[in-house]
Amino acid sequence: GRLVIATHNSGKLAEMRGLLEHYGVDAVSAAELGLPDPEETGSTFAENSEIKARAAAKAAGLPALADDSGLCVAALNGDPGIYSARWAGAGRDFGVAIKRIETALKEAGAQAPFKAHFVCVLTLAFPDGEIHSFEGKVFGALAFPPRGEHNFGYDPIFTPETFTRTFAEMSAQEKHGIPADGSPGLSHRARAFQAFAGACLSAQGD
Ligand code: ITT
Repeated sequence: GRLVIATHNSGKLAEMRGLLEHYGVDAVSAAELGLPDPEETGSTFAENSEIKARAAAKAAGLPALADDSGLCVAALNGDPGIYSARWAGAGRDFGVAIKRIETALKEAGAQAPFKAHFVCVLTLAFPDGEIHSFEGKVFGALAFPPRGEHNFGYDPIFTPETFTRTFAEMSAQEKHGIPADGSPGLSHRARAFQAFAGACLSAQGD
């Protein structure tokens, strides 16, 4: 059957499509179906992910997969966190959002290394109201000035642990980094998809 990818963010959509293809799932996006973009009124990644997945499943009458994600900076008490998209302003300009993080770190008197992690909570919702959630995280540090042109959002300032390159200096393939032996992928999104795939496979075996 068909699955709706419940996002209106084109960078995220490209990654979710790529990851679903990796698992052999064909999907259509919320934007392609003209579904509304619900207001994210939750106070956690899980709540906002659930809001988006439920809204899309109900509107489309199909199973829907939502991703709520963000960058949590230790010296900023976890900000921007669930406000990661909103820090980019109405124009969704991540140059602006990145400057805002740099300024906040200066104001807080924070010293490098600026520890940070990305979080991704995937929620699979069915039209009958059943839901399942999966989380992935990747830990690392922020690098200023921003470097790289690949991928999206905060990728030009995030270096995952054990790497000196930022996510924006990696191909999409390397950022997801799901090894053929099934060991953990690199990005928060790849890791959440592995949890999702693991649960689906074990459910089929039941
Ligand atoms: P949807 O709700 O329609 O999916 P959104 O952009 O509003 O799109 P979120 O509320 O989940 O999505 O915001 C997450 C923000 O965090 C997103 O806009 C990115 O800027 C940032 N982000 C999430 N994953 C990222 C990644 O892999 N690399 C860089 N930035 C990321």
